[in-house]
Amino acid sequence: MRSRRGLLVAVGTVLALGAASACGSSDSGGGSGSSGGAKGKKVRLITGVKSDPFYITMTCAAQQEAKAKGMDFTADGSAQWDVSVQRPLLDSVAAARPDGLLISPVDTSALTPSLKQIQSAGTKVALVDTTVTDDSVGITRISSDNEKGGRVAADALAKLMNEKGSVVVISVKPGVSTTDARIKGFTEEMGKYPGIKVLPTLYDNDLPATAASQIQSTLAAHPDLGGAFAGNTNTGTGIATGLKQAGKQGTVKVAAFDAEPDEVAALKAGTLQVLVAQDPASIGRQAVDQLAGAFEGKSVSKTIGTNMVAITKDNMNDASVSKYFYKSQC
Ligand code: T6T
Repeated sequence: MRSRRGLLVAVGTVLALGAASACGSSDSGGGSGSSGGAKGKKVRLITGVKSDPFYITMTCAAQQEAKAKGMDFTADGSAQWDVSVQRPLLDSVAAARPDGLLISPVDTSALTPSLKQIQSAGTKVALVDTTVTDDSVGITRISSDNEKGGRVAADALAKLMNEKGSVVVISVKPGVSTTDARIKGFTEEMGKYPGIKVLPTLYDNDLPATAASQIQSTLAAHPDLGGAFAGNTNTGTGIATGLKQAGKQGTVKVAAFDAEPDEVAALKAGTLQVLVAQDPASIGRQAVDQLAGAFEGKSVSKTIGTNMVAITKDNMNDASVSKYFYKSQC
């Protein structure tokens, strides 16, 4: 039987990853506009989904940091999690040849050729949150340790399920660096609990209504369903809605990534039991700082890991925890 100690330490404790995973490297991408400091530099941000509080929180912080540095900064984001929606945004930013681009690519490979082209044209690229597989893309990559977040979710859920029953993972779509890593960490960690059966992963295309119907059909097919892991915000809120409609809130335990307002409300209401909150503001702020450093000819950190915190109903009112709740406006 697995020791509970690791879990107790993890839940309610900030999973400090920043210092551990940051490492310095010299600036190898972009380049044409790197002289003359950060002031006046044209920097653009393209997020995964514009209306997602995770990205709103990231954008607000990046905007504030860029303003403080005198940069010419604007942000946009896809209307939905889809390569065909994000690509035109990228094309139009590329045509304007900014000095810097912060981007959360919605796929690990489909946008790589465009990103490489932008880099070759002299734009310095920072990958924020999601990444692409080709590591020549981006002078810096800033994200949570998503695999670790998945492991923390698994341990918390196993405990809530008394280490028995079936568990389902519902996520966005395959080919997304962050959520793929969460699933990997979750599934591997669940392997340590022989009494728990991990069902095949389901994908909801980032649509809450799909997640709601998927959790209901999983319940119907697996009466021993004791837990669900939601890979992100929309999945978490969709699962909460589905369980509520089925009258199973609190019976099926849920660990969800993120901490947007609807998820926080569902945690308070007892429909979700654990939220693995990220620090999107820090991702946005640090990405702007890295680009500024690159414009100033300083070395940049090739990878930076940001904090996460596991939130439960018990610790959600602590100021050190609630500061991780995401915003839906600046
Ligand atoms: O979980 C975040 C983000 O980290 C992920 O890459 C996509 O989904 C979110 O934006 C939340 O909806």
